Amino acid sequence: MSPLQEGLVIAHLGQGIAVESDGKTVLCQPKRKLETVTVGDNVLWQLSAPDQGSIEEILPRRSLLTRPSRNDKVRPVAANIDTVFVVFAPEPYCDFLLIDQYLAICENRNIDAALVYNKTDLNPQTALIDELAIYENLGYSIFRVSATHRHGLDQLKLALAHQTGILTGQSGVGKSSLTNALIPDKDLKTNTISATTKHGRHTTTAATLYHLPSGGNLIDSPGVAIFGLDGLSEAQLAYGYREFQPLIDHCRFKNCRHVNDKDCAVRAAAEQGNIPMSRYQRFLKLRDKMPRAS
Ligand SMILES: Nc1nc2c(ncn2[C@@H]2O[C@H](COP(=O)(O)OP(=O)(O)OP(=O)(O)O)[C@@H](O)[C@H]2O)c(=O)[nH]1
Ligand SMILES: [Mg+2]
Ligand SMILES: [Zn+2]
Repeated sequence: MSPLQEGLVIAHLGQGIAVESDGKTVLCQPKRKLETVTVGDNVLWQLSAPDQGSIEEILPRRSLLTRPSRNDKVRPVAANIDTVFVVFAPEPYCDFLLIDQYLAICENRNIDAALVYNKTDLNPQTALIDELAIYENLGYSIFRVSATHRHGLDQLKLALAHQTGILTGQSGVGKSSLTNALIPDKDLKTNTISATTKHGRHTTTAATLYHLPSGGNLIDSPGVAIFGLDGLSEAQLAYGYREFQPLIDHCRFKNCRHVNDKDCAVRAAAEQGNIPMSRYQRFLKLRDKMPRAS
């Protein structure tokens, strides 16, 4: 048997998994019993045939993003992400519920979150400016960029330089435009992956990890726009609102739902203006949308 080597999963191809190892890319098959290998995974692999490998082990992950799939199961979207960059814009109309949802997931999954305000060349609604100030006060970094005018991209590159990031956000906010601006030779790289693994086309649905010319990695995954509430429990959703965290222990009841419960410290803080009311109201909305355990 060939020796085990360490590698990084950079893409899912039709016929296998592209693993980068020692500067080369090898097409690998996961061992049958292995849980689903995903982009960003560090793996141990070995040669099984010339130019072909077999993934023997997934090394421990520091984070994992998943999305809902059939039968109440979840599928991995990407592993070992350091920061989720939540992209939004004045147009399409900004969905703050969705933004809060992404932030809540990151808060629970050991992933940093930052906001990317794209299309700054357009006039924003006042509501957007107000909410931005709220997120900034909560400690979230905000990158103000314009993909089409190439404004603010250097700061974004700098932030990505020492880590693995992923862009997410509703359709039409400019994720693809930003990805193309950050990875100018994206198509070339995609073709290179297919060519070096000598197998099959790289479908547009495949999640792919790109090394940025200025350092760091960006995972481009068409699936990330829909990772939903990612199986968060009601308690995790509350924890996902970071301004609630110091308050939760001060609610009278341990199982406080932070809705109409007596002596709820979270609701009281929102009513007294100590935490943002708009965020609290969105928490209630998201909570309402959650599937109930019956
Ligand atoms: N004015 C302006 N338009 C932009 C900017 N960035 C992207 N757009 C436009 O917004 C539209 C959507 O951009 P995409 O990059 O396709 O958006 P996306 O987030 O990838 O959308 P999905 O793939 O559907 O999730 C396109 O028409 C872009 O030209 C920007 O900075 N300013
Ligand atoms: Mg896109
Ligand atoms: Zn409470």
